[in-house]
Amino acid sequence: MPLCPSAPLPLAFRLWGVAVLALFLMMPPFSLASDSGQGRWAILISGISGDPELQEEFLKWIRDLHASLAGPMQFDRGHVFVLFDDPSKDPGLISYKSTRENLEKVCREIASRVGKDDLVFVFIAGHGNFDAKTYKLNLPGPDPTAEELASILYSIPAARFVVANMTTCSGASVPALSQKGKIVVSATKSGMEKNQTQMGRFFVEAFKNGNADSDKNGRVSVLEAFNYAAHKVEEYYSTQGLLKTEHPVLDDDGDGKGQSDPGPENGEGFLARTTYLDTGVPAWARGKGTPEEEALLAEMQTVERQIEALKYARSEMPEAEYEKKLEGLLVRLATINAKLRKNK
Ligand SMILES: [Ca+2]
Ligand SMILES: [Ca+2]
Repeated sequence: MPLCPSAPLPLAFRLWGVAVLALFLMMPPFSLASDSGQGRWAILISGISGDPELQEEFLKWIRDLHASLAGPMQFDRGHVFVLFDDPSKDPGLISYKSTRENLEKVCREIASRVGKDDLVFVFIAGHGNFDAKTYKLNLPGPDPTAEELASILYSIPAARFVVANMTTCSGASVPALSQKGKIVVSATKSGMEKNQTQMGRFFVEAFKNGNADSDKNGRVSVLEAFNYAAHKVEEYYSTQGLLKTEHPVLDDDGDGKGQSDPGPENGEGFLARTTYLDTGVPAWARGKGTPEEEALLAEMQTVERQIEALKYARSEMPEAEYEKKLEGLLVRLATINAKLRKNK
């Protein structure tokens, strides 16, 4: 019997339609949210290395990350601050010796120039320690505790923070660094993991390796970078035949607890999934978009966040309601994308 045109389509057909729409939406150049008009800042800090080889290693991470930020990710060079234990190692790159005082100075400078909707990315390499109660970051001179570090960094009045603490014992800094609206990544799950960590190297690598872009939308979200790096850490210990002494976690729901497998099941990763360090705005549109294009890009970002919120609320509603809402949002997204393409 032929299908009556007004009859609801079978579920499989509707889901297939949603999948096609989703594929369409992933096509560049407007694959995902734009951060048009919002400033981005970075603080790359490495504390006391304590060993020439490690110092070289940390410097390499920071050099590579700086190259990705100032290169493909198009950070304003004047927005990227590098603090290192020995500035003579690369005076052209390193802004300051990595003392607590200089970190405070950098944060004051950013605070005086930052916009409230800006994003601040903080990458911490080096060593941390934990005495069963307090995490401290080992800097030349006084070592800030995790609480002090949070108060220094969050003195910058920016809405969005991504803090990647890659030091030993860094898991112990998560409770203090965790806040609503902030994404915290640590190399270890607790303060008890005190061995040299590998996570920083792979986290840096994620931003210059297409393999980290798991949904193939042409951009690496913070969650994709975390998942890529965590997977590489796993692989590293297994290929080396070593006992895994670091278990990276991510916290972005502000509850002070990181998860090793962020997802809708544990409520973690919602922010990280839609947060990017790059702009995602095509060169032609960067600061030059018409008011209509700017409005469409902003609307696109809103709808994408609604989709993520819906995914996270899935368990709280009947499946049919979830599918109906998802379909509605995907159709809205496709319509926006079509308008943007038409304007290009
Ligand atoms: Ca991606
Ligand atoms: Ca959490």
